[in-house]
Amino acid sequence: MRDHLKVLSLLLTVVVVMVTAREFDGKSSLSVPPGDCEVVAVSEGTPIGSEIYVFRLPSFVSNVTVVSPGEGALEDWGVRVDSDSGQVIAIGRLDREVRDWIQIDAFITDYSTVDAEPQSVSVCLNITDENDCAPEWTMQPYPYLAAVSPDAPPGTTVYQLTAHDADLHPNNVFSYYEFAGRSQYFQLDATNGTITTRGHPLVAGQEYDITVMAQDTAGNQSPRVTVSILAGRRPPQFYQEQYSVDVYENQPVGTIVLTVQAKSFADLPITYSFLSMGVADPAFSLNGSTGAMSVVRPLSYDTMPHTSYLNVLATEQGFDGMASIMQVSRLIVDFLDLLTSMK
Ligand SMILES: *[C@@H]1O[C@H](CO)[C@@H](O)[C@H](O)[C@H]1NC(C)=O
Ligand SMILES: *[C@@H]1O[C@H](CO)[C@@H](O)[C@H](O)[C@H]1NC(C)=O
Ligand SMILES: *[C@@H]1O[C@H](CO)[C@@H](O)[C@H](O)[C@H]1NC(C)=O
Ligand SMILES: *[C@@H]1O[C@H](CO)[C@@H](O)[C@H](O)[C@H]1NC(C)=O
Ligand SMILES: [Ca+2]
Ligand SMILES: [Ca+2]
Repeated sequence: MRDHLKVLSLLLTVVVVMVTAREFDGKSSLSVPPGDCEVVAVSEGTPIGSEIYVFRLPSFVSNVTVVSPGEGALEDWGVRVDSDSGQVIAIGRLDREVRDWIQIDAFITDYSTVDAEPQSVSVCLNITDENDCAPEWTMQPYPYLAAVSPDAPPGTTVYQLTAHDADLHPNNVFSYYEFAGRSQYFQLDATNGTITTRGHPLVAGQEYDITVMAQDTAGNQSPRVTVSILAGRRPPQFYQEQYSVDVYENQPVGTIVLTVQAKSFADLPITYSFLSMGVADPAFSLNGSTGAMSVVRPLSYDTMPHTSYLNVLATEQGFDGMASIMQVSRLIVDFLDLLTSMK
């Protein structure tokens, strides 16, 4: 059985989604402030209700009116300006990881003078970092799987942990820890996250689970996750368990609607192919080396099945019998719906 085509029994569903526009992440960039903007450092840990800054009003019958950003935006960012007192108050969490710079443009009107000519003023809040973020795992694909030869020599790299801490240096410095697992067989480098063998013989076919965690210098901890290390060969693992794609019927021939990719645990090239298990879908083809699925004949919402399921096989070249299957479901969407949704 072992030498026969070994296929992951897990069927993964992929729905093809066409992304038309990426949303701007909305983060303000910390550019050099204009000369007339007073820079004030404000910690993102500033308690709610604290006074951040005060616009100095020339007389007690003067007031300050914010011009930009709009009042709603400013409140969303956790800041409010009191028109009568000129106080700038933290009314919510100032999150540096979301926004590190807030420029408030306002004008001050002095009603004690005859010509109440508004005077324009600006303050730039430089939101400074606190250690409020924990490391987050960045390994791909999930679940975290590895494979190693049962007689691998000591020091063989088995898996590379990677994580990201969104704080600024030094608040983003963290170490990796093994929480539970097989430390007699594997060693985790606390600094660089490399898991290596210690050289103890492994039992062929056995899975060795290691639970790991990353923690920054303030004690913020990542979630605990498990890496499963198989002593032996593992079939390729698709990078995504699920895709979601709508293909608009006006997509021209040649359009790549989806790229499937799988990881080889033996660092071998992978070949992708359709398995003719499901309904044949002659409108799409799969590039064997890249996994790119593209349109090969004009699509029609009216005459083609709206949904079809395609099974993709990922085979390791030169590694006999190692393959995985994933099911791709694709949906053809009426072009009229696209026009309607664009209005
Ligand atoms: C502040 O000044 C604006 C005009 O700039 C005026 O419309 C508003 O009523 C004033 N607010 C107060 C509280 O005096
Ligand atoms: C904002 O504050 C940080 C931290 O104190 C500082 O390094 C940076 O130079 C400041 N930026 C500006 C434009 O003043
Ligand atoms: C991680 O550190 C160890 C030494 O502690 C070193 O042998 C290994 O090459 C490093 N791995 C990477 C990926 O930097
Ligand atoms: C697959 O993609 C590669 C890289 O884009 C390209 O060079 C190759 O011609 C493609 N193969 C087919 C059969 O389309
Ligand atoms: Ca941190
Ligand atoms: Ca932070």
